[in-house]
Amino acid sequence: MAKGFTPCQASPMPAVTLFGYRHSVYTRIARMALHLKGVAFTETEVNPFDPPLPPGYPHPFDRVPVLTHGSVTIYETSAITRYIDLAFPGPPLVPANPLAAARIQQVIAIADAYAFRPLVLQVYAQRVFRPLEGLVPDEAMIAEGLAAAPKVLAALDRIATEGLTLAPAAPTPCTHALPPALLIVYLAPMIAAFVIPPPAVSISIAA
Ligand SMILES: N[C@@H](CCC(=O)N[C@@H](CS)C(=O)NCC(=O)O)C(=O)O
Repeated sequence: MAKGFTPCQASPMPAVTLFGYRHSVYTRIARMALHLKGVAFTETEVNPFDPPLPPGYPHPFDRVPVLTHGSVTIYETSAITRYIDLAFPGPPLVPANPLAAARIQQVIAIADAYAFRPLVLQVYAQRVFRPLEGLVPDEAMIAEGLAAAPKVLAALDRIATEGLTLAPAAPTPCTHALPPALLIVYLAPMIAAFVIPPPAVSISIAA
């Protein structure tokens, strides 16, 4: 080897670990973002409903998911998905258009603040998950979730009719009309959980 020549070596990518729970909607959101960006990662199962959590578990509120990337630790799914989008190569999950990007942030905030509780915690967890675990569902919580859901779905519907994000306008046979990836990643697991129980499909959404 010539003197002074340093072979070109790719520095190894810091390991990516997703701490999550297999039944968790939020874990699924983070997992989908990692898959969409083609990130190699390992997943460590943590059941937040079965304390105590492992010593040193890096979430001050004992929730899932948590993402670690080398020395970086992130919790809160909206921050995790944003980090995944910006830290790894591959097609962006958020479009450059300022209004579309803002709408995505808006939908994520709606999902976190207004959708997760009625759709997932009250309807899905009570109607589907608790019976699967041999537990009795709380019918009052289910009724509360079903009563709250139409307002949330109507708000998302109004954003969809704008045509910018949830339902891009003017699809043609040659152009796909998929919503921006981060919206699919964030909303699909919540909506998918909500539509499993039969009563959910019969609610009506005010125009
Ligand atoms: N704001 C958190 C919410 C995460 C969350 O609530 N995860 C649920 C599982 S889907 C959890 O860990 N629940 C445990 C508990 O409520 O004690 C985020 O965006 O990551």
